[in-house]
Amino acid sequence: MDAETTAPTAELSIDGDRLWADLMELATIGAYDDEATGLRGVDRQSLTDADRAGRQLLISWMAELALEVTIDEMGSVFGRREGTDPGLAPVLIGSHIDTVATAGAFDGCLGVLGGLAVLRAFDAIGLRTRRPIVVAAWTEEEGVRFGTDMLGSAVAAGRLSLDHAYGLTDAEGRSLGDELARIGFKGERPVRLDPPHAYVECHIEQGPVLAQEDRPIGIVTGVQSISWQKVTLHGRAAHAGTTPTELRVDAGLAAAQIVVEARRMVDSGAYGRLRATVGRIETSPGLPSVVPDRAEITVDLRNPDDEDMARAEADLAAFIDTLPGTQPGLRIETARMARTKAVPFSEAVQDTLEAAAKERGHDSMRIMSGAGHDAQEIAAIAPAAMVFVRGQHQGISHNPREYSSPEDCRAGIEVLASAVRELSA
Ligand code: HGY
Ligand code: MN
Ligand code: MN
Repeated sequence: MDAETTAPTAELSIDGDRLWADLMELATIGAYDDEATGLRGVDRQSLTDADRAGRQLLISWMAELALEVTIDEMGSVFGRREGTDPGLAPVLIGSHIDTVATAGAFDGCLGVLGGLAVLRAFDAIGLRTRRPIVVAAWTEEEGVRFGTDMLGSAVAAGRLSLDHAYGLTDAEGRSLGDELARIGFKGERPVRLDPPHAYVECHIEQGPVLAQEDRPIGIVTGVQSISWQKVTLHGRAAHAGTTPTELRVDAGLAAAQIVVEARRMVDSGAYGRLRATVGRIETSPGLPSVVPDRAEITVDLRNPDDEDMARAEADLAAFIDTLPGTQPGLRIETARMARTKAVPFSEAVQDTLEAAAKERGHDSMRIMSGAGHDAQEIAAIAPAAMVFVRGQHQGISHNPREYSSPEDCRAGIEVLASAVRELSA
């Protein structure tokens, strides 16, 4: 290797002020006044006009760094910094900039904007790497608009098909394929990703563990299994006053019974560290004097153990099957939205991240991810791992109170930078 490609010993310094400014600027896109917290929240759901604006801002920052920008068929955005050996598989840094409806400024965005901060630091010391480095922003990581999370990275890694993704629709019946075209992000780049040399992602922990253990950095060992399903219950509209209880077919009641059963299963301890969330409950016609004739709920189950998860899914399905017997005439349909098994991350990449944390003087610990991430999809085709950043307020996330300090954000990206320098040398 010629002198230019050896990593100069010069300290890689992350411009934390610029990183913070970028995070705060991106957070203004899709900002809203959140009543529950009194804070400015962020609602930048995938392929909305707000998401288009966020993508355009990201691309302008990639252009500032003279990255070669490409958009794939799923609308995922890639910024490539060439290596001295362009034929080598790149090191891929990624995350997402789409958000849930009640987001803060950090979920996903830290990993994408942090990737740009890493390249800015490389430029600042004239570091040329043998391997190309690519920063990716994956489409629809949250899955909250089109019903499947980690969607862009799952199609890139081949777990889900492009046609399946294009056909997914939002609550108004708009398809993902049409929305990509509408916002001008139905790209030419073939969506199937050539396996990168390695994939690293920096993300906020979104939980309380690092704060409880007083560690700024987590080296992520893997992601727990995820199961999303939609349950639609059909009852019979009837007068709330005149209809005797025994003549009712109350879809709302049955929906509530599923919510209570899911929590009972968690509390029973019979399914390991199961977590269950019914995030959406909608009844119709939704009027005070009408027994609901229809209800729709979503059930999100999480479990670090695949067998416990499978048992929980089977037992909840068996419980749901008993409900029509309790209200003759009740009909129930279930539809799979998303399902991923627990994914272990590459030990080698974890070790590289841990060594990087040590090199930068940051205390770290190994931690499993409670949330799903794009890294779990790319792990199917390349060695992948993540670095977590401590969250304040017990690591709350998917809430405008989500907050990590500028120091901790910078620490996470310093770790990312040192690991990427190692992986791309
Ligand atoms: O659902 C998740 O865990 C992630 O926020 N997409
Ligand atoms: Mn995320
Ligand atoms: Mn999220």
